Amino acid sequence: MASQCTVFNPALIVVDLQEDFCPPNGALAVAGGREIAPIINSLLTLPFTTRIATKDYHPRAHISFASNHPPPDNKPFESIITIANPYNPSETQTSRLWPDHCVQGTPGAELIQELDAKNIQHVVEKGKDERVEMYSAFTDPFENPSVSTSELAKILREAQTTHVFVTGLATDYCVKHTAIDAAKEGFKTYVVKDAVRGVDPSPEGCGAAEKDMEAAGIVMVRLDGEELGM
Ligand code: VGL
Ligand code: ZN
Repeated sequence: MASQCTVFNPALIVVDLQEDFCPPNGALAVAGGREIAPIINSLLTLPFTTRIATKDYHPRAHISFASNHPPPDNKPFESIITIANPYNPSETQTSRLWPDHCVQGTPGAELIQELDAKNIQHVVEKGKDERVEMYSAFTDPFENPSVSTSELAKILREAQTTHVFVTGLATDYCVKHTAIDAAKEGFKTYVVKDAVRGVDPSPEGCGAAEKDMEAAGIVMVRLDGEELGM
């Protein structure tokens, strides 16, 4: 008789829950960023097969820092620059400039102390190649392994991950791109709505990001029961 065997290896990813993304002092503080720590801590006590934190971890010369560009197109949060694939300069992407943030070795790059780091098994650093932006914790926008790829996909595959649950910061940037790449990697992917916060909470920011994620097959879930009518 054929045996039936359902594999369920869920992974929890906590994206960029770092000092520089949190009020009151973060260089690129996301409103309410620190508030999601308790709900993430409660998720970290659940029997996920794998629990991973990512860290935005930039060199000082990183291309996304407004301070590394000449005026007038160097306004943090506003200016959009064109970034070329270092290995194929005709391939380009437009990208937003930011205040200096999550510089390697600085306090702003630390995971916030409210996060129960003892329950995290892997910390994956990203954005370490100064030549490219890297919102996704899997790869940079050029998806060229020789440019910038993290070990995240390998960790998930070695754990035989089937489902990925994404939390953290910021909904409209690193959460969105990490979740979309998780879905592209073939994992059934969820974003926990009450465990994320965005840079731009408006319909054009987080609203559009949610639509992009849903279009990629990602399911938005929440723990507080609001949408379950509880
Ligand atoms: C992020 C902007 C710049 C993020 C990282 O973690 O969402 N946003 N770098
Ligand atoms: Zn960054």
